[in-house]
Order: sequence, then structure tokens, then C-alpha cells
Amino acid sequence: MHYNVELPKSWNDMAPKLHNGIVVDMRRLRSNIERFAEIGRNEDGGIYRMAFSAADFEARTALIESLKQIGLHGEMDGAGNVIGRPKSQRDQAAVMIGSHLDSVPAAGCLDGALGVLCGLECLQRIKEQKIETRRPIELVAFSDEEGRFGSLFGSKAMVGEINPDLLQTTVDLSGVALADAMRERGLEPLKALSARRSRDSVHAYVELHIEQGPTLDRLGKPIGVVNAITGLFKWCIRLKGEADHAGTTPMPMRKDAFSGLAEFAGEIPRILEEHGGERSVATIGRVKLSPGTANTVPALAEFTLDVRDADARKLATLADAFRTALSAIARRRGLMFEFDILSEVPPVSCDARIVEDILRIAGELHADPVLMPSGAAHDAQVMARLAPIGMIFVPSVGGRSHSPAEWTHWEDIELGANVLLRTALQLAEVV
Ligand code: HGY
Ligand code: MN
Ligand code: MN
Repeated sequence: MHYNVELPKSWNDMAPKLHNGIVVDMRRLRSNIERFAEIGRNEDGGIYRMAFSAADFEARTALIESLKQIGLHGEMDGAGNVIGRPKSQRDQAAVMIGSHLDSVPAAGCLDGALGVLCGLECLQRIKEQKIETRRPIELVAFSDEEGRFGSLFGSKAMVGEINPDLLQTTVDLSGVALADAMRERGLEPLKALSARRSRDSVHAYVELHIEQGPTLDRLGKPIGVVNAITGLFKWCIRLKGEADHAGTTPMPMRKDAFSGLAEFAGEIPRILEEHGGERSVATIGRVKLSPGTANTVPALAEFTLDVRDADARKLATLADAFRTALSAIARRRGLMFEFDILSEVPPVSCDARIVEDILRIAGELHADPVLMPSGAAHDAQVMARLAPIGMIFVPSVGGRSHSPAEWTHWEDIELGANVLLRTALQLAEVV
């Protein structure tokens, strides 16, 4: 096979002739990333593609259009996952590549979208270069990865971890029901159950993602190979006190829900110190006080707690410690407390053979790859219940993410995409 692909001087020129030297078309990949970066972007420069929003579905529809334009099969399953695959799909177990297109509010343009668009470029490149593989390579853009309705909804649907009760009762933090949000986008909630894939339909899952932390940027390395993905639990906690007049109620008589929250927040460093490990993290990301006026003692403090660690035992110990702290504070301050579990995702290890493949391929592309854990959660850790997984990281400039400041340099994106392309071909076995 001869390739007359003239590419700009970059990593590609250094690439040895592995898989006949196939590399991504960086001009096309860059234009797709820039195109999708405008979907859901607001004046503050942030991306607002929250799950099942109009902007989120604009992006998913654009992906389906792109798949069809390049002659691939593109569709949305019952959970809203977008799936792309060759039309001549044989019933062989597929190598899946992808990530997600939904975002947190005021997000950057690469979290999730990078993995999806590099995956699209891989499929297009393989098709236009007429490369045949023993296994089909599928692209997936998972639904609600960011957890507007819990977390990792689309991948959980694919591995069979959702049920009718979850579909009918889940609400987001503003009280919007998942079922209503799905129907607004033309999806019938219970149809999400049909997104389930059998174990023998997926050979492996590989996700390219921005690191979202400072490690690669600080080391000056362009590629991370993930060996383990952190676990997490996410609660919505309600501390209930009594509304009272801010001027006439003596301090000792108050049942001030915010004071309970403030004391709990102050306990986080001690609890992590005593019950966690050096990578344990805990975040209170959203707080709502009611009735929420300046001259009323807060009766209700509703807030989220997101706790992560790569060790399942540590996570369980931290959950007990946070519950104990809440109970003690509530008792001392005459408050009630309750909490809803929004999400629980166990830590997972990536498949050793896939890790080895990615390390070798990245090494052959002179990337001097770094083996590292992921502090962020990813669909890959849910897909691990269905198939062996691997993850490829590219650096986040300044370690920034979940912010309009999120960025990765183009040459790192190009290298990451080439590592993904060659890893997918390796796993799918070129014939
Ligand atoms: O929360 C996370 O780790 C991911 O960004 N959804
Ligand atoms: Mn992500
Ligand atoms: Mn994210």
C-alpha cells in the first residue's frame, strides 16, 4: 500500500512506518475541533452543553451528520449515545473508541469532545485509506458523562447498569426529571434500557482524553498512559435547621443550617488526613441556602459532596467518616441531616495488555509516555465491566479543566490522535 499523504512537518514526519505509516489528517481534525468548540459556547467563552440540553443535542446531531457524510453508519441509541460504525458491520466484537460531547457549565472545549473527534478522524482515516481490520472499529459519544443526572449515564446504560426506577425517579440538582429531559429531546426514557450491549459485542474500549490535571504539563511530556481510574461517591446533603429572624434570635438559640455546613466544610481536611490517602480529594461544588434572604437564619443548607480515591476501601472509610461528622454536627447544633447518593463509581485498573500496547505505540512515536492514574472519572471505568479498557492522556495546559481556560497544544492533540489511531488498529488487527 502506498500513501501519498503530504502532511505538515510535525510528529507525523517522525512517525516510523507502523501500520504503513498511517497518521491522522491534522488539518481536518483541527477544523472539526474548532467547529464543535462553537456548539454551546456562551459569551463568557465557556461551553454550556449540559446533558440533554439543546446545545448537547446539537453536538450529537452534528456528529451523526459527520459520520454519514464520510459514509459511515451513525445513529443514537435509546440512552442518547451516538454510535458510529462502518456500514459493512460484521458481527465481530468491536473495538470501541470515543468519549462524550456533553459538558459541565462554563466548560472548556476539549473535555470529552477531543476523544470523540479524534475517534471520528480515526474512522475517517481508516476508511479513506481502505484499511481492512479483523474487528470493526466503532465510535461512541456517551450520553451525560458529566453527571447532570448522576454520572456516566450513557456508559452505565451500555453495560446494563440502569433500571426503570432510575429512569423514572432521577432528577437533576434543580429538580428537573431525567425522563422529562429525555422526552424533550425526543427520547423515550425506558428505551434507554435497549442501549445495553452484550459482553461479546465489545472486544476493547480505548478513550483519548485530556488529563485535566497538572502532571503531564509539569513534566513536559505529551502522552500519559492511564493504569488506573479513581473511584468516587457523590452525595446531595441536606442539613435542616429552623428559619429565624436574623436580628432578634440570640446566637445560642439558633438552628442555623449554614453554620452546620460551614463546620462540616472545615472538617474536610481533618477527615481526609485521618481516613484518606495522599490522592484523596473532596469537593463541595454546589450550595443552596433556603429561604435564602439576608435577614433570615437559614433553615436549609443543601449541598453536594464529591469524594474521590483510587482505593475502594479508602472510599468506604471516607464515606463512614463523612457520615459520622455530619451526624455529630447535626446533633450538636439541633439540626437534622439526610443525603441522597447521586453517584457511586468504583475505581478500576486499565487492562495490562492494552496499557502495554499504548506504551509501545507512544514510544514508537517518540512520545516518551508517562504511566499514570486518572483523578477524573471517565466512561472507560464503566466500560471496564464489559471489556478490557485503555486510556490515553494528553496534557492540559496549566492543569486547567472544567473551565474556559482548558487547553491542549495542537501538536499534543496530533500526537494523541495518532496514538489512538494506531492503538485502535492494533486492537482491531489490520488484515
Ligand atoms: O467528574 C469527572 O471526573 C468527569 O469530569 N466527569
Ligand atoms: Mn470528560
Ligand atoms: Mn468533565
